[in-house]
Amino acid sequence: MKQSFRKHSWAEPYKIKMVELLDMNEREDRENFLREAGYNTFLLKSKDVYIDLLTDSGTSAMSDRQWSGLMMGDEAYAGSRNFYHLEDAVRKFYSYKHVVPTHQGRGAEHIISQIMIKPGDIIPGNMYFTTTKLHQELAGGIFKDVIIDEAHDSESEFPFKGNIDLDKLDALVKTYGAEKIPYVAMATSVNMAGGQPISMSNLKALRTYTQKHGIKIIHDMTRVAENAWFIKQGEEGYADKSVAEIVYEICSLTDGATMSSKKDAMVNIGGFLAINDDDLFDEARNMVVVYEGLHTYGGMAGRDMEALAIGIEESVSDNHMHARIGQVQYLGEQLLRYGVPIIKPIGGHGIFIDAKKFLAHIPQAQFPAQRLAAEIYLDAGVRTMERGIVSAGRNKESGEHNFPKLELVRVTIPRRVYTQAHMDVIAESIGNVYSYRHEIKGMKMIYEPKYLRFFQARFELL
Ligand code: PLI
Repeated sequence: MKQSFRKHSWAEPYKIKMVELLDMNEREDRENFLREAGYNTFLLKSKDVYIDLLTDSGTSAMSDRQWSGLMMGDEAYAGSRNFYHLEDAVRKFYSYKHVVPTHQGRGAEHIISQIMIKPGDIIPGNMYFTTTKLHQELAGGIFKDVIIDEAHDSESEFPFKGNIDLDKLDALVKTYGAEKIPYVAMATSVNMAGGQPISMSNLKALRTYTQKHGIKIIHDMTRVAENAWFIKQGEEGYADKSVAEIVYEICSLTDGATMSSKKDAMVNIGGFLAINDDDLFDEARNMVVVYEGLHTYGGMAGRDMEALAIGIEESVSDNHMHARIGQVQYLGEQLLRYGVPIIKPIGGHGIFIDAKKFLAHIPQAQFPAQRLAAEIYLDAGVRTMERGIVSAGRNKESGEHNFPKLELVRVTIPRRVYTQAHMDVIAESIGNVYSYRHEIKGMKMIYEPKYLRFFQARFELL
């Protein structure tokens, strides 16, 4: 593919063919909607949201090529031609030998956790992700965070805050023994750290270390192409490599991957487990029929596998990634102009507001990030998400809240969906909330579900 982005700013490499009309409601309405939703932005109705930045998951705009792919769905129960297209795409762009489709990322996490983790095993990872960690725990594993300290420091501007601290990993190997560690869960573009990348040199060092100890690397590749863009921009020796080449190299340094294709690969639903080892593949292929569906469709329709195969190819284009990350950076720079405290460097899939600084007067036990997400919605109908104490859940032994260092509001940008004018409205609105931040008070939780509480918890204003 010809790559011509250097001549231009981050302007979009596409034009708009169809639009979805949005409701623009009043603050009074939003006060009612928010109260009914228990001050949890996950419980708002989409029709009551003006700009929806809850997540970049499943919310991308598909291309005309992807939409036409939907019409090419081969809805055979077994051996759909779309599965073979997907398998080819995974081999060609991601290097992995085998692929097992699942309904979305957590379906793949479930299978890999069940086949690789034994009770009492240790799973080191570069920061937890909610569903990933839960599946590790449900399989009897114990997650241990081995990300570098800079990742927990909202002030640090280190460019590869997704890196793994090999000393922390080595300490786990010494304490528990390598035989207790089936794999390292290595995420590219670490979500909970603010969409922060891992460097290729760190990944190579991890590869050398884990090979020496007979430990596998399972890659959470949900946002691998975004990570590749940061390597291209910031790591020596990669400026002239394409995103596609870097993505391929990252994947080939790992043994397998779980993928939520609702992010990077720009489909509304779907995911897969990819694995190189023939025996593990055999087990995964057997298990998928129990929980998802036959191994040539897993949890997906033929048409969705077709759109995914096309989306994978589009996601590794330099022009696409230049515009994608360019838009996120643009919003971050606008917010910085308003003085809003955000995680730096600006990450790949969104802006992460530091709620501990924004609402410094609200104690963490009164859910400052949850409160801030609610207030941002009230101001102009922009929906964001808490990534702090509510998302971190409770300590399994003590039952107390986990108190994460990072108390964030994630302002997540869907791919190819919103315009620069939308980015300006978002920045103006959050800037406005910042100007009256001292008047905002905390909240208390009045309903708490057992698993992944952030999705359904309810709150009251103090
Ligand atoms: O939502 P799923 O089940 O397709 O994927 C789970 C998942 C796994 N890993 C990572 C890094 C994710 O970000 C992720 C899902 N993330 C969501 C839903 C998000 O809003 O960030």
